[in-house]
Amino acid sequence: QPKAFIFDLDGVITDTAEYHYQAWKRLADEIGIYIDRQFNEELKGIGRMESLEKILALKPELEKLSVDKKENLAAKKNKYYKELLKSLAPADILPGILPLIQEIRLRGMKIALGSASKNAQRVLEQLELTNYFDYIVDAAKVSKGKPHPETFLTAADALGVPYDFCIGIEDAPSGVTAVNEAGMFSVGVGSKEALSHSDYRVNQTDELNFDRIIEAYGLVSV
Ligand code: G16
Ligand code: MG
Repeated sequence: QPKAFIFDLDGVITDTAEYHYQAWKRLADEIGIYIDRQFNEELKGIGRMESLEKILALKPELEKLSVDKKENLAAKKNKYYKELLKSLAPADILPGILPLIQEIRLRGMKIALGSASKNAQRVLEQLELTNYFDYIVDAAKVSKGKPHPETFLTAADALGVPYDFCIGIEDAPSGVTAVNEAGMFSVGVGSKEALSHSDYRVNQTDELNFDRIIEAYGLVSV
């Protein structure tokens, strides 16, 4: 039996990707760069500065902006993002997530968050989910973002659970890689094409079922 679940935030617990997109879009417009929702897929699961670099790379003359200017742009995006977050509420928790979290608690297992976002605590607060989490790993607690496993290793260490007794749930390819590299059982939420490297996969969060995940875990861990 596993002892802990580590959840990604954006794309698993709630769809903040849309807010990230709107905030980046507003910033990109201001500096004369065009981005669309398809491009936004590439920004999922990766950190704020890395996302900015990817956007600036679309306009080569902006790539060599000073570190200061880049930090200003990132701060501006975050300001836009936080404005959008104000309307985030429990109704924005993705389908199937609350029942899964409640079932995990009921079975006496631990729950942690493993997010690349510096706004993770705030998002959980607004979703009224903070109390379900034994530990929260956000971007402030790690130095190496996904696909590096540090986010998940840090969560497991804080929970005091061996890595192979942890299950990581992720929607981003880089996130699934991070879970695998951590030596944990990976659950992917998304397409077969994007997440073929996950140990177990569903298309959408409403298909996440506690017993099925435990069954799949049991099949690989024996
Ligand atoms: C999330 C999003 C990313 C975002 C990153 C940093 O990661 O998926 O698109 O760039 O957080 O967010 P912030 O600017 O709030 O620090 P995750 O790991 O929760 O999927
Ligand atoms: Mg994600």
